[in-house]
Parts: sequence; C-alpha cells; structure tokens
Amino acid sequence: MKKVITYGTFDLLHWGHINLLKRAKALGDYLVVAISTDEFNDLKNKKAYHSFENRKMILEAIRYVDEVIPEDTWEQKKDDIIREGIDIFVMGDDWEGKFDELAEYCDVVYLPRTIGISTSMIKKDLTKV
Ligand code: C2G
Repeated sequence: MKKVITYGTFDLLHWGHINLLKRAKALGDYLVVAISTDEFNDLKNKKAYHSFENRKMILEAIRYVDEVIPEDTWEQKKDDIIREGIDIFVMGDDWEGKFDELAEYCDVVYLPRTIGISTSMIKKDLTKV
C-alpha cells in the first residue's frame, strides 16, 4: 500500500483544496492529512475561521482522505513520515523547494496550485458583500 501525506490548515475548505487532496490521493492508495492545530496556526500567523476540531471533521468527510492527524510544529514532518510509513510527501507548489530535505525519507512532490481560489480571497470577497 502506497501512503501519501500532505499538510495544511484547510480552512473554509474550497475547490483548490479538493483539487490538491484528489491529486495527492491519486499518487497512492492511502492519504494522511496533517491539519494545522489552532496553536500552530498562531505560529503560522494564520487565523482559521473554523476550529481545529471542525476542520478535522470536515476533512474526515472527504472521500480522498483516509486519516487526519494534527500538525503542531514545523519539525514533525520527518517523524510523521517515519511513523506513518509514508512513501510520498505532497504539497502545493507555493511550497516548492521548502521541504526537499524530506527526500531522504520519501518522495517529495509539489503539485501546481489551483489558480483563482484561496481562503484569503474568500474572506476578502465576503467583506464586500
Ligand atoms: N492549495 C492549492 N490551491 C489553492 C489553495 C491551496 O493547491 N488554490 C494547497 C496548498 O498549496 C497546500 C494545501 O492546499 O498544499 C493547503 O493549503 P493551506 O490550508 O493554505 O495550507 P498552508 O497554510 O499552506 O499550510 O507545514 C505546511 C503548512 O501547514 C501548510
């Protein structure tokens, strides 16, 4: 079984996120998503609209997602990959090159980001309503 992992906040889930999750799952048989906790989002200077618990519940309802784990730190990726027996690490290419050191433990794949949608765009557009 080929296991894939990806990381993110996945707030205000949208079709760009779904595109990423769908393509990540297509690279293997089992997709683990490490979702940023509210505390880690503080470190990322990101304020999610939905709580960690609710973002986790939403992701667990997606057909492409097999398991959701918490992302608490920048440094946990290597341990996650080893513990979960991950074969492929996937991120959108806005992270291109940032996680290349993980190639020591698994394949590292950056997928083209979906143009035309983002959580910040949604938030900005909704302030105009
Ligand atoms: N994404 C995408 N297309 C978009 C928006 C997002 O492909 N239009 C991808 C991002 O590239 C990322 C994933 O969806 O791979 C989740 O995006 P975010 O929730 O914004 O995650 P981010 O804040 O980038 O967190 O340790 C890594 C971080 O936790 C990544």
